[in-house]
Amino acid sequence: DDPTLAARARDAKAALGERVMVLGHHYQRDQVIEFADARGDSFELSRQAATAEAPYLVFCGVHFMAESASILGREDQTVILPDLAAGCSMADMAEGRQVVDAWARLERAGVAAQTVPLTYMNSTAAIKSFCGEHGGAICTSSNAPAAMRWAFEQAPGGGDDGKVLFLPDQHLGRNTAVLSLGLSLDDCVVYDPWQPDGGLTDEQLREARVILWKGHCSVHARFQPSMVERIRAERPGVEVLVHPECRHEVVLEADRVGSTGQIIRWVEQAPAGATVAIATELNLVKRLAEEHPDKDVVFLDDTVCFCATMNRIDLPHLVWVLEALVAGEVVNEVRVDATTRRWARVALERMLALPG
Ligand code: CIZ
Ligand code: SF4
Repeated sequence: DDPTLAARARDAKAALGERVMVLGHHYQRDQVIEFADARGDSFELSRQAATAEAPYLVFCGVHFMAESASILGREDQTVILPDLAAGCSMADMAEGRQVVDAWARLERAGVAAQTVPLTYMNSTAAIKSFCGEHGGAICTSSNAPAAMRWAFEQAPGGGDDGKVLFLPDQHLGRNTAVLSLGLSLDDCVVYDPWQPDGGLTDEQLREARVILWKGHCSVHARFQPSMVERIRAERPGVEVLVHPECRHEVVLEADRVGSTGQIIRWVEQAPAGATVAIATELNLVKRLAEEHPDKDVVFLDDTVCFCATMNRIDLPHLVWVLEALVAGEVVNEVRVDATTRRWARVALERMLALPG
């Protein structure tokens, strides 16, 4: 580690003053979080971006989050992603073209008219825009139940005949449908964009209530129910907190399931001396353990590691983009084109209008 880098980051930020705002996702490395003006999950940070005054927003997170900042920010604001290779494996599992094909598949089965598309925040701007254009919306891991209820209400006939196409995370979609809306596992089918016809018959599509896109988070999907069993055996009294991007079988074994923000609040509220095991990204769990030395905060399982793409943003990349700005140069800009932005905003605004 180069000790001068932190000093360079401080100097560059001081030189830029109010002209730059650094946004840091909870899953970022400590060396980056240290320079964040705002810390949050993807939803909280996009809200921050929407109200930020600074002309330059340096987004320390992954590509879809920088896109969301570009969608919600002002036209004259510039969003910078310190490493353009910081993608999200889940967002990359649903490409715009594939979703257009899937919709055509639903049309062939005669179910598109009664289907409302709903996409998780963790998706590309193209998918968000598709949802906006087709009467759908966006959700986060904290408002997915309200968003899915809303989507069913929008479907013609209001509810019973309605269907939801949930993108791109099958686990969040399934957990929400079954645990929050009381649907059964049989009401859910998985659409596989790599299979002819999505791997589903017309009859399966007609009978399904929720059509889950076959995507997942390469970090959260690695947690297994056996890991929960083992930690309970090793640490009696442990409270197990998991993110809803985890597999349904894992969520069923947990004590609580919640978004990044909810997990943080639960750790804060746990009594001194409590033991909590967490199934979410490792940078966040480590930071929570350091910030709560009076509690025993452990990672659910050591064989699951960091989000590799989140970790691409490191101090050298942050210093590079900040020093470029000091020199009057913009590097690694992320900008969403006007048409995509317009429909994606429609989808985001529908989400923001949800009850609760
Ligand atoms: O898994 C992620 O990337 C999450 C939970 C992001 C976010 O902040 O919503
Ligand atoms: Fe994507 Fe998962 Fe990484 Fe989040 S933790 S950015 S969903 S790969």
